[in-house]
Amino acid sequence: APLIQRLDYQQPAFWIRKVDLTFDLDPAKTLVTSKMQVERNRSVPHGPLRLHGEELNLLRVLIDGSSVSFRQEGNELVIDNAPDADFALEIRNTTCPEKNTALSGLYTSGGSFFTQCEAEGFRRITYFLDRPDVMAVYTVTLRADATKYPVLLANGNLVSSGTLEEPGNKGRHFAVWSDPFPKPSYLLAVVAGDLVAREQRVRTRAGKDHLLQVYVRRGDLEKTEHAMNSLIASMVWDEARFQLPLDLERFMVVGVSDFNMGAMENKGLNIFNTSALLASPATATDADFARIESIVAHEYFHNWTGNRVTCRDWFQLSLKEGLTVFRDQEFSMDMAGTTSARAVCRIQDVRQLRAMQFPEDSGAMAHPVRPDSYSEINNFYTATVYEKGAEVVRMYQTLVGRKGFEAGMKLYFERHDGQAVTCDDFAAAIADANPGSALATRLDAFKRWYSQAGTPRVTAFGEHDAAARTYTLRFTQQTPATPGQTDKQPQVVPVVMGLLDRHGTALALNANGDTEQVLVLDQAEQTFVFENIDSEPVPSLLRGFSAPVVLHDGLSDAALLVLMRHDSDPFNRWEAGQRLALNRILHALRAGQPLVLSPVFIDAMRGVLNHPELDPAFKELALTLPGEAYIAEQLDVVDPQAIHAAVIAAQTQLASALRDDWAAAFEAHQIQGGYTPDPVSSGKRALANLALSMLVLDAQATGDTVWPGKAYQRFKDASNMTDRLGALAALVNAGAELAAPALERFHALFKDDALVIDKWFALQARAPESEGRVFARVKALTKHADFTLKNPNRARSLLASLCMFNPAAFHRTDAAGYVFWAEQVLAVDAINPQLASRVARAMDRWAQLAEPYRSAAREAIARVAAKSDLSTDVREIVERALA
Ligand code: BAL
Ligand code: ZN
Repeated sequence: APLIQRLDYQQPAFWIRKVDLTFDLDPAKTLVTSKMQVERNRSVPHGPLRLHGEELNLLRVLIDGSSVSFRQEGNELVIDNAPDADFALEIRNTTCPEKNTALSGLYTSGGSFFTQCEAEGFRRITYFLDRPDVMAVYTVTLRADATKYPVLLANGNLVSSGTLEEPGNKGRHFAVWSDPFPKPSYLLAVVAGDLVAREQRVRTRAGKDHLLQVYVRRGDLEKTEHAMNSLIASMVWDEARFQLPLDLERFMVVGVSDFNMGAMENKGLNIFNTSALLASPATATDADFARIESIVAHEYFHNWTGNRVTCRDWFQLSLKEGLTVFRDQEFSMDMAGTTSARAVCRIQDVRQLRAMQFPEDSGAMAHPVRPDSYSEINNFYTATVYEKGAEVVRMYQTLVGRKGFEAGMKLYFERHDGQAVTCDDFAAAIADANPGSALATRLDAFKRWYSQAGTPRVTAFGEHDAAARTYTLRFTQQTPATPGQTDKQPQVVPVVMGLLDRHGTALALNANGDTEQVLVLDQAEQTFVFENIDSEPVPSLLRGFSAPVVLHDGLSDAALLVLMRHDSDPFNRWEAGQRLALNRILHALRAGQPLVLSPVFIDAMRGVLNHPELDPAFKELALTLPGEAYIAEQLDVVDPQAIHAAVIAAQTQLASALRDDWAAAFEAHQIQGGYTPDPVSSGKRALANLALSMLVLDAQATGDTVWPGKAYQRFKDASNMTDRLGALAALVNAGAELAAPALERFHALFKDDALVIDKWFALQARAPESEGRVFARVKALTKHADFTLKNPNRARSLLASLCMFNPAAFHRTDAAGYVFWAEQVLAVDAINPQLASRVARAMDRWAQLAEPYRSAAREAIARVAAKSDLSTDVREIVERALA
């Protein structure tokens, strides 16, 4: 497949302004008729009309009602003699939705029809200029069997519907939908099926009435209340925070169980993976409730950041994704409420960034937030484009302030509503709304965040001069080389910071008495001097994780303890505890010695667990050790088995040393009364679950049977999924004997609920490896009657869980994990290339592995690459890995 380059962007030779689509829906053969108003783009050289089309059966092509000569060149339909004047183009083709296992374009799931067009799925429905800068107004007519598909949905407003009367259409009905907003083809959506809806009418601040609908399969309606509430909260928030109202009379959300992504922001008709939509206390965990709230918000927010203003080309993907992730993160924080609950959100986001994006930035797939080239755009819906992109937007806000950022957003919409634009346009709007700001004065340098891949390394060195009463902070920064990018320029790094004395009191940083300020780094080396500092302070740097960098500040354990106990910034309090743990784990790994936790560390952790004021949610995060992927990031050569052993040793010691404290914490955080997923209750449940897992782990070491018994009882009696799954996980993760009967019982209880059975698979595939048992179990589970590669959620629950989230089970000295990976990637690729290429990415970081893993991993990747008929998706991943 050709490599597409960002700098090759050219406007299309034609514009399509209006589209009239008719679908005669049939699972085996759907007829699509597309009538388009086309005009030549006079600002580019005269050329043929080239339409994209994939896996289509073309029936006819008419221009202004007459047949026209055309040719097919690869996946393009080329019309050489298109008129110079505006013309009507009509195309008829068929597709086969029931054979569309790639889940891109029009497909069937559970007997209904759904579409997924982003990024390039529309060309699998009909021939089109399938690129985001071609924006048209769509009318969609759906015709289908009235009994099998009583609900017919498309974007926009319902214009008419009724029964088809013509002979040959017996038992069929139709609906016509019209979307008044011009949109790119990737936002088109069509749904037809036997669905039911939860409905709510709402009136916005502006006094407009809207109909909100959440469509699901019969039987799932009671699981849509949380999604509906999240949707209403999102509407209220976007109007309040950014003055962005809902622009449609009707806003629909639809759930589907076979879906490659979390959800999709089609204009007025969002389509959701049921895993990101359905929740009930009995079947969804607190984490599911939070994820649903954030994804519902994310898709809703896209209505402005993505749909009203969209991307000129796919290299600009972060224009909408980074910005919309930032918006959903801000929304979740505002919903959480208290300072502490906000910090918990921030910590979770940073943990996610470090676990997924940092490894991406230092592996074979490292790419800038705005990539320079791709062969398959679906491979660039990445943690870098999304999560690092969101961090870049957050830095704009840090540099211009919250009000300044809101002014920048306002200008962005004033300038670009209805347009397809670039990341440069966004940067210009934020800077122009804030002249003279720390952003505007270094905008070109700031934009290196879009062009340079790799996570910058920032070092800070502080020196106190007692005689001069000054404290000097010297910073250096350097971004490591990444594939195709060896020379890096300094980045603009906002460092939110404060200074504490050794008792933890915040020091004044300037004559105004401020105790916090933003230092802006923009050079390879920079120095800042603070006056009137009487004694050696403890610097608290990068508060709230103010930039996506790795910071080395060389702080001693004593200094970290001061921060952990006293910093006014809750993020840095958490971070200090994580670093204390990390230091110990890394020390043991580097020395090749068994890990032994010191009494000082244990006491510090006990202090957190028993702290009278800290929130349970914060305690749970502070007492959870750094993840194995994040630990691996700190090492030049990665031995996954050694990392796992160190983490297990740390956990076991923490479990044992704090045994009585865990028991007290478990009892103290039980909740009476009904279930609500609010931050306070979910924090208590999280801490109780952590305590229980520690107690069962410890019991496993001592031979005690009381706690495993209690865990089993709790598993049986739990009134919500968070407690039930927590107790089950405690048994499974500790390798307790009661794990097997509990798993069996869980399966029997939930055998008819696919989303819960996904959890059942994932829990087993993510369990801590011990003597190869987890790997063996996963292999056996691939033969389970409930397992299938055709459903992405199910396939991920086993394959991604093992290959991407369980390093010690996956990276085996006998290479069996890699053999398994290669087999599964090839098997999935034949069904669903997007899914296969996600699983393929488990090998991104193979080059950092220690031997014998490294050579064996390379061999497995080469074996996949040798397959001649790989999808473009998987080919790009394995070839980048081997480059
Ligand atoms: N645009 C793809 C799904 C999402 O990011 O919302
Ligand atoms: Zn998005």
